[in-house]
Amino acid sequence: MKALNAIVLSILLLSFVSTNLVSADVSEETVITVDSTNLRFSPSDVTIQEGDSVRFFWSGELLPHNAVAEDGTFDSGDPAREVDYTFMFDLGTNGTYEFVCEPHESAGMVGTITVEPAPVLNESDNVENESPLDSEEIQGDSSSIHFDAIYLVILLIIVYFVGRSRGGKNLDLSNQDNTDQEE
Ligand SMILES: [Cu+2]
Repeated sequence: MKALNAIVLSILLLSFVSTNLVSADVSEETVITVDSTNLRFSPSDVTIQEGDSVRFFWSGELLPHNAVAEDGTFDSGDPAREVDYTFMFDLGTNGTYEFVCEPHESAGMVGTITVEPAPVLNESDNVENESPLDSEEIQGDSSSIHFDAIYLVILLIIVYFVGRSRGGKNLDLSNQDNTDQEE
């Protein structure tokens, strides 16, 4: 039984460690576009973390737009009907960034990006060296689903073993060989 507990514990530990590593390394991309009124950013208010990027992306718009931070941190360039501009908020950029569409600021086409400090685990000095990973990690949703599935499997395994050891005591391994190995 001790061996079984050790196995379960180590599976749990491994899964926590790997999940923490993944969530710390994921560089997420938030897309801001223009809504159907053509005079609003969508979404106009976003909250991200240091290391994440914001992508201003629209095409085929009736009116030309741009996105310019009021403090000059980023600038998508001249207003255009097609824009695909990505800005990454590096370590140390936490804060609040107001931005406007210059031609339509007076019409209320403004937004706010809130950048929260990076999580403690994040060794983001390496962020730029991790571009091979980033391409996978941009599909953040599918990978988190993947990890939820792993948790589910681990949970099922634990439930199976606990139920089995309580119910049947059929675990041949647990009573025989393991005493030798537990030093
Ligand atoms: Cu605009």
